[in-house]
Amino acid sequence: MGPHGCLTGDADTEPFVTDYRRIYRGKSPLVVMPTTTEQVSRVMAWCYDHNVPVVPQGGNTSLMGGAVPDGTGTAVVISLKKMNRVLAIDTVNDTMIVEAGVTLSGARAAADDARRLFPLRIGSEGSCQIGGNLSTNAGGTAVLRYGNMRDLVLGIEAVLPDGRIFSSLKGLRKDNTGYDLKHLFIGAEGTLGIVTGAVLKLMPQPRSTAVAFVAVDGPEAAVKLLGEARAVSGGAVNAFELISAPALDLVLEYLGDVPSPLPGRHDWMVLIELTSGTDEATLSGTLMEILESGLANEWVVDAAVASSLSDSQQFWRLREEISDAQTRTGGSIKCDISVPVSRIAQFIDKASAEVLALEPATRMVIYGHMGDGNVHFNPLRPKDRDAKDFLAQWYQPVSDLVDGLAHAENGSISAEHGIGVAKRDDLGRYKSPVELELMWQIKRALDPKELMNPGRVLPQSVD
Ligand code: 2HG
Ligand code: ZN
Repeated sequence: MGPHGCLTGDADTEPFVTDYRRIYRGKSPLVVMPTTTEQVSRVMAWCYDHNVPVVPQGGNTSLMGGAVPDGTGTAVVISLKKMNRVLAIDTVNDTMIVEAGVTLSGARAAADDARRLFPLRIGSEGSCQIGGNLSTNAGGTAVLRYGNMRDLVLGIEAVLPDGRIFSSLKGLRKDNTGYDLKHLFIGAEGTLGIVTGAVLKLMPQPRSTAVAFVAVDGPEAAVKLLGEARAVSGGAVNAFELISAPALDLVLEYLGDVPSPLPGRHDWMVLIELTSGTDEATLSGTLMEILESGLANEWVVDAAVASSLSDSQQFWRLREEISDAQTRTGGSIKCDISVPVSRIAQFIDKASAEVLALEPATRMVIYGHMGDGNVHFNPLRPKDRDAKDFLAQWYQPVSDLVDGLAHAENGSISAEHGIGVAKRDDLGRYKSPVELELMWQIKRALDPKELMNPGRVLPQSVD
């Protein structure tokens, strides 16, 4: 690895063995920071021969403890942070080849420089890396328009547990030649190998953007407004984010100096973003048409339309900071569920009522990507309650309740945050025996010694 390619000792390894929220703390004798795929391959081959477990790490922004080692102190962490080059941009093929350690904002900026769009958008874009985005099949705020990371990639390069290199970096939009193996590594959270590079899809840059912060009559009204927005705009809806009053209260309190976009307090709000290839005036007209129809149907209570870039950045800031505001406050029960969009309102009503029946003073921080059916349903400790106390009493029962309701609505217990260690055992209850069996068969086929990110994703026992 060269003189600066390895870290040892508790002080130097600390940032790589602790997640950014400081909830998952592990140990590692060694962090390696390779600069080439060849180096990753040699490290992996050595670890394989010596039965040393390996934990791959990108930007270490996982909420699920998926990117830090456990407390045994046996696993080597392989950080991809030094593999951070954009290798090629092809504006005829509309593709970009990047190394795994390029940050999401780096990839977006490189696309922008080439007058293209790389559309994945998540709050941690300055730190999270493409390899991690692929390994967790990251989602975010533009999924309803452009899909998850899985939809934005044409090929990947990954190093297998024994050091062999799998490469599919051809950049083809059509290639029906048997199993599409790249998908095995996407969403696998480093349990099957390490993603070292990828070919990403580039999209046309929109010419105009229109943003509104809208108070709605409730989740049901929000769903109706979404349907109207889709119908009226001809596919221009880029984001449709739901925000509950306690979520906005928290973020306003935490930011201190940012005003609420709307006068008064509203129980439910949505942040709508439209983008299109038409001019600004036409798109603003479309947004107004949507809002007027929302008002006429009494789905919309009030609305603030961004009249400048700084307005829309401010609206987005209020949305993006909700997660950090919770981390600072502490005592948040994170449920990242999805249900079919048609079931989302009834899910929110039912789950809220059941949580409040358990602990009436809970702050119902509910927000997220309503346009694709994904809600961050994050009950937060009452103001005067200690975070540890609250979590000790309610974390498990409330998670079980919320996940159970989502599952009953044909939903998922982890829509976009992955499984890591946080949801690993729950997975055993919600996947069918056939799914679990297949997951383990794939795991054993690719990682027969079970050295890759051990103890993550796959539940040990099935009940
Ligand atoms: C978001 O949408 C992220 O802000 C984080 O997915 C959600 O912290 C969370 O629960
Ligand atoms: Zn999210």
